[in-house]
Amino acid sequence: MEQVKVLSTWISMFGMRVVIALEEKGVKYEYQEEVLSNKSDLLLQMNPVHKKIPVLVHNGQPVCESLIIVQYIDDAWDSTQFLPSKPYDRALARFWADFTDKKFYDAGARIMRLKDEAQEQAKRDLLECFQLLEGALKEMSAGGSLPFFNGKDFGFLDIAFIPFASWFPTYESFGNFKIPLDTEYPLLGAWVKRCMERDSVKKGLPSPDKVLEFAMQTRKRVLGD
Ligand code: GS8
Repeated sequence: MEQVKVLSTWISMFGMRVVIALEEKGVKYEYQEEVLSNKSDLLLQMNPVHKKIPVLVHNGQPVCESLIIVQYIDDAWDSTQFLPSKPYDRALARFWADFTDKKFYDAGARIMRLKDEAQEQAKRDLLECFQLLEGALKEMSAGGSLPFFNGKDFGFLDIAFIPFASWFPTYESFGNFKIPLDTEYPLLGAWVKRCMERDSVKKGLPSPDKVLEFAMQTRKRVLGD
């Protein structure tokens, strides 16, 4: 009997990727919620390098780093394929997934952490990311005629990016601005709604209200405001 265990926290977009990927493949797994201020011995043992969630433990062997975990899940269980088959399309999906980590995540985190002009800059950066991803979606979905970044099937980049949607209202609230998803980025707006209908995404994503409440409590605790 194979053993699959996920170490994560419900609020982490990186952890949500792993849950969505396992749900999409129909893999049975055990979920262990971590408290990052008091990490379990298992987490420290399974990810001694970064000491971060998420970690996938498959038959005792750890796999770390969410995008690597999603690719591992794709390799290890072969029901549906997350990555496209053509090498160039695979490279493109990986490039944009990496972009969500390096640029999108960073801009969102700065909106929550910073104030004044630095925060204004972060908001501009986030909107630029939306613009770029709208263009990527247009290209990868044949001008919007296919439903997902991966074309007709939900795939790697869809899994990598959709968890951020649960944080959009939090970015808006902290930055006191509106992300004009439906008007300025209509393909992304429709894509988010489509993804939200999937059982895997419903299972993997917390409600945006809960994320916002958590983020506000954290700010109060850390910054006292
Ligand atoms: C990022 C994981 C991460 O930041 C990935 O898996 O894709 N590149 C990695 N994990 C955070 C929680 S989510 O913000 C974490 O575990 N932090 C604990 C710590 O830094 O001590």
